Amino acid sequence: MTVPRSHPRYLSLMTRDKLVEGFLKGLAAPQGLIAHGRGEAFDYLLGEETCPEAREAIAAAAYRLLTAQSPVVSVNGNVATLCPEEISQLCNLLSCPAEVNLFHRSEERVRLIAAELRKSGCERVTGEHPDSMIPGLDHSRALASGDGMMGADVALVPLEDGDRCEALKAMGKFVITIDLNPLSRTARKADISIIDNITRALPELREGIALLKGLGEEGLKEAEEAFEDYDNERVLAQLLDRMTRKYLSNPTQD
Ligand code: PTJ
Repeated sequence: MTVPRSHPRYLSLMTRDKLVEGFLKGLAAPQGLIAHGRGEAFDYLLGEETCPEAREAIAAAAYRLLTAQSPVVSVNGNVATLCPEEISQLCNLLSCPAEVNLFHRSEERVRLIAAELRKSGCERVTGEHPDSMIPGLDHSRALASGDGMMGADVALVPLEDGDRCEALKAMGKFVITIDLNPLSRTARKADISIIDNITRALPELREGIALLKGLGEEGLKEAEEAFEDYDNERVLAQLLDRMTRKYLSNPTQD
């Protein structure tokens, strides 16, 4: 079926189609379709737009990623399906690897996702031949690469599982997530939680990094003052408040 552009839920329906296509191509796990549905429910409560709290988190994340020694971006099936180009552009801008890391891991899916990232222009892809284990995890998400996640000081882990987020923190890493659910364990445990749809957050994050890069030393100093003491809990509390009020004041959303 062709969805007309005039449909009030055009974007949402096209994103669903993209995910189904990703599943049929072998990139996304079947469980990824369910995870997307949960994300959609929270996006609905946000009015399907990037809110000021997400913008604040994106700006802080841009600063942390740009000033990291060895950043890394973790990629699962949903992320590779929804935004391979954005991930690749972000990694190239940061000169950092995109590491394939799957919960429902199969070697075939790892291979397909790595190929998709390379096709999208990603210059460094890790995760195909993991040589290390993240301590404290007893499932596939523990697998990590010495030249990617293991050596990273700042990790961007979008659509992440709470236990890996905690395990990465326990290793001393600074963890940034993108997750539409502000109540998820990942969102609550990460250092910076961008509560937004990954499809909207990634372009903003890339622009934020490019902007900071252009500001030079002086601009970075100002950013350091603004973001050094970023308080994830405060931002999440403000966002939850906004979510509740927004929904109550607009109960006739489609
Ligand atoms: O590809 P794999 O095998 O690694 O599996 C990936 C999934 C996503 C299936 C797996 O990690 C999983 O089960 O994840 P969760 O815990 O169900 O979902 C992770 C979080 O992502 C949830 O809190 C969702 O609300 C959120 N989420 C889903 N879609 C989006 C999203 N956040 C931002 N943007 C989205 N589009």
